[in-house]
Amino acid sequence: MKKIYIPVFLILAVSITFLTGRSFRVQQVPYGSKYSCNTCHTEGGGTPRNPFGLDVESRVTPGGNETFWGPDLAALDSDGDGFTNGEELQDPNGTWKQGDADPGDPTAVTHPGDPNDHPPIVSVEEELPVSNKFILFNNYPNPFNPSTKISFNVPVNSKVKLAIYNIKGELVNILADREYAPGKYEAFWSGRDDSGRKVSSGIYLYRLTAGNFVQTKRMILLK
Ligand SMILES: [Ca+2]
Ligand SMILES: [Ca+2]
Repeated sequence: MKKIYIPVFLILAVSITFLTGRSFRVQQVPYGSKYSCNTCHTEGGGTPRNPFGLDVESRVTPGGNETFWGPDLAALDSDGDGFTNGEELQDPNGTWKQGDADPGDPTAVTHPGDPNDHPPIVSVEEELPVSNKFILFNNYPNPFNPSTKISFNVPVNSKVKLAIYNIKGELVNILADREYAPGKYEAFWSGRDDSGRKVSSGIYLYRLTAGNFVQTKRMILLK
């Protein structure tokens, strides 16, 4: 009878180790359940790791109970889409800990291992306007690399355009160009032109146009 018990025990032990190991890792990042195994793998558990998975792997010791999500992993842009892993997982500074509620805006969570999936270029920052005037806020961070946030306030329903120009005044990219309801919005620019190509480092201008309001500010992309 022992010849049966021992193999069954071993199979169970191996299975439990595999399952807890896998679920443990997924639970160790914000919104880990959203993509499950594909958070770190290209096509499910056991398949090659995606760029985010490779960065995670470099922080994992085999069988360890370490915490690997934190400011350094959050600050990386593993998939090179111009948004840090923290921005993609709605925890820009990497302060989330396992057991905490998922941070930020669930609808804005994107795949940190897929360069074709990135946060919306413009999203709502405050549901209500913070002033009865149009405001173009200073971008943050500035200088920046790889991405920066540009916020603007819309006091009344308006057609709003937010565009990026190079220092020669040539149009580089359009982040917003539609009707906006009153509120404060945040746009992200990842240092790419409208074809998705990374632009060279240097000074860029961002201009908000809404009705009679026009304002232009400068920012610096560092490489
Ligand atoms: Ca990214
Ligand atoms: Ca992505």
